[in-house]
Amino acid sequence: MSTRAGFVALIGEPNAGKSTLLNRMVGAKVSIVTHKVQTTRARIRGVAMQGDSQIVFVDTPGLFQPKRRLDRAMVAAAWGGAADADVVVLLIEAHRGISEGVEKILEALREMKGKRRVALAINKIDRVESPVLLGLSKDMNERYDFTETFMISAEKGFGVQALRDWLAAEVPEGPWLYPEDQIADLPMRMIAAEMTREKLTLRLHQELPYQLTVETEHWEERDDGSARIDQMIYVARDGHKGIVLGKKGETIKAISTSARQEMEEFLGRRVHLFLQVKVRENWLEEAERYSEMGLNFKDGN
Ligand SMILES: Nc1nc2c(ncn2[C@@H]2O[C@H](COP(=O)(O)OP(=O)(O)OP(=O)(O)O)[C@@H](O)[C@H]2O)c(=O)[nH]1
Ligand SMILES: [Mg+2]
Repeated sequence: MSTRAGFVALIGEPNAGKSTLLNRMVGAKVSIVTHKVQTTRARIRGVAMQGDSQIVFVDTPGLFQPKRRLDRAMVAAAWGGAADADVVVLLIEAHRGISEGVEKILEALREMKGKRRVALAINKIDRVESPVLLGLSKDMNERYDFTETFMISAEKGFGVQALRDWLAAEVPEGPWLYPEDQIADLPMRMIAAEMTREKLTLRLHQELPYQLTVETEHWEERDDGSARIDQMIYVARDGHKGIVLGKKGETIKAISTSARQEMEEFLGRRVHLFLQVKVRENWLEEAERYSEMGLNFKDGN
């Protein structure tokens, strides 16, 4: 019996649905999802088994015109993911069509060195009528030589199995890269920090989610089987601390409750979560914050 295994990078503009697709492929929530752009900050690997194939999906930050250090580090991480992959899947949003951002990505793909198979996945097909899809598929394939085109809804699951079957056959022959029962290779303390960041992003408005980061500082396994998790939320300004805490601490309390519930569900046991907020004006320029996020600080130079 011959096995197959390989890396499949999911790339696309922010909000295209890359993390939603990764989670669906893996069958568990390993990458956080929000309605806001720039949710994913680093590469997140999720492992899916399909017959004798092991498909290691690499979720990446969205591709956009970077302005700040964090932007640049995120975009570099995304292209790095594509460069290392056996197959690249470009996700675009059906209802948005070929945006300026998509044009830019196609340009970069054309310039990428080394021949690489790139599949197109037109996502969110639940939002448009089929004639629109056919036109979009044609226009995209005129612009780039995609190996294959798929029409999917990562959220509803439409068309996802066809993509999965195709990828299972595309990854190279070889031994599996992870144990069969492993679904992610992110350390648990990072997954837990991401869960809290998701709740913060969902609850807070405007630029604030972008300007904060969450780190798990301490993790203690208790004799009764529960875990005590201490996390630090770094914000850049004094005023932001007040917003995160909320009136009488209501906001942070609600965030803590929903993050804890998600951690408990994921771990299958009780969690005691303790959140703290610290003002650190310069955290966006601190190398340590980047390594904690799984990013390369120097990529932001
Ligand atoms: N209607 C619809 N919404 C979708 C679909 N797939 C994803 N979404 C929604 O699109 C939004 C963005 O999804 P994400 O998976 O976070 O997108 P992303 O590409 O990972 O975004 P970044 O991490 O910011 O680059 C969320 O609100 C999802 O629920 C889909 O097939 N149909
Ligand atoms: Mg994402």
